[in-house]
Amino acid sequence: MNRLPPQVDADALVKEALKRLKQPARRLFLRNSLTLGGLSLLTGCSISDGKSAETALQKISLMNDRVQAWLFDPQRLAPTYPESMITRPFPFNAYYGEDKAPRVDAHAFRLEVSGLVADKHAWTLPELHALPQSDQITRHVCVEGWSAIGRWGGVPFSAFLRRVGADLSAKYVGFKCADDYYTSIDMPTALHPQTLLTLSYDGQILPIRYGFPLKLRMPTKLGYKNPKHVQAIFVCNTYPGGYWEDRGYNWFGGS
Ligand SMILES: Nc1nc2c(c(=O)[nH]1)N[C@H]1C(S)=C(S)[C@@H](COP(=O)(O)O)O[C@H]1N2
Ligand SMILES: [Mo]
Repeated sequence: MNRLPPQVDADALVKEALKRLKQPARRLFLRNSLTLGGLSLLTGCSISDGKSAETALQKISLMNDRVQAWLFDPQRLAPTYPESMITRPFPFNAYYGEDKAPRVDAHAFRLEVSGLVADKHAWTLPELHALPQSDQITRHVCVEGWSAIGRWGGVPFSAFLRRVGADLSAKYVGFKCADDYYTSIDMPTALHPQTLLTLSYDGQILPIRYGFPLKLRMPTKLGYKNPKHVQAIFVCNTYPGGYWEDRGYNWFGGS
C-alpha cells in the first residue's frame, strides 16, 4: 500500500513522510516546508529510487524525536502575552488530585545537582533566589486538550547550568521530583533563552499546586515536559526517559 513507484515522485514521498511523522513534528514540518533534499538530509539516505525512498520512509517512522530536535531552533522564542491575557485561575494538573500535591519543607530543601557538572553543591532556596531572575508570560499547552497563559519567574536555566559548570555538550538534563514524577530534556532546550528554573508564579512564591518550591518552565515544550517539585537535576549522556515518556508519550514533546 505504501509502495512507491520506481521513479521517485518527490511530492508523494514528502506527503508520505509527513503522514508518518507524529503530530508535533508534522506541524513543524508544515511550517518550515519539507523538501526531498531535506528528507534525504534527515534520513541520511540519498533518495534516487523506490528502494532508497522506502528506506528513508522507514527511518522517518523511527526518528520522530530526532526530527523534532533537528527542527528545534535554539533561538526562536515562544510567543509572550500581555498581563491582561493571563488565565485566571490557572489550571492545576498532575497524575493525582490537587490535595495530593507534595508538601516540600522550604527550610530543609536542597536542590541536588549531579552528573556532568563541575560544582555538585546542593542549593538552598535563598541561594537560588539570590541569583539573577527574569520572568515570562507564556502559554502552557497540555496534551489533555487545554492550554493556559501564565506568568512565571525565576533563574534562566542556561545561566544556572553555566554557573554549576555543566558540560554543555552533554545530551540530556534529567529531573527528579518530590512526587514520583521524573523527566528529561535535550541540551539545546535546556539552554533555550526562555527555559526557566521557576521559583515564582504571578509574582508570588510558587504555590504548592504549581510545583513549590521549584519547577522547570519551558514554553517550547508540552506541559508534561515541565517538571514541578524538582528536587534533583542531573546532566548525562544516557537516556533518562520520563514518567509519561516511559508510558508512551513522545520524548521530545515540543509544543
Ligand atoms: N512533579 C510533577 N510535575 C508535573 C506533573 C506531575 O504530575 N508531577 N504533571 C505535568 C503535566 S501533564 C502538566 S499539564 C503540568 C501542569 O502544571 P500546572 O499544575 O502548573 O498547571 O505539570 C507537569 N509537571
Ligand atoms: Mo499535561
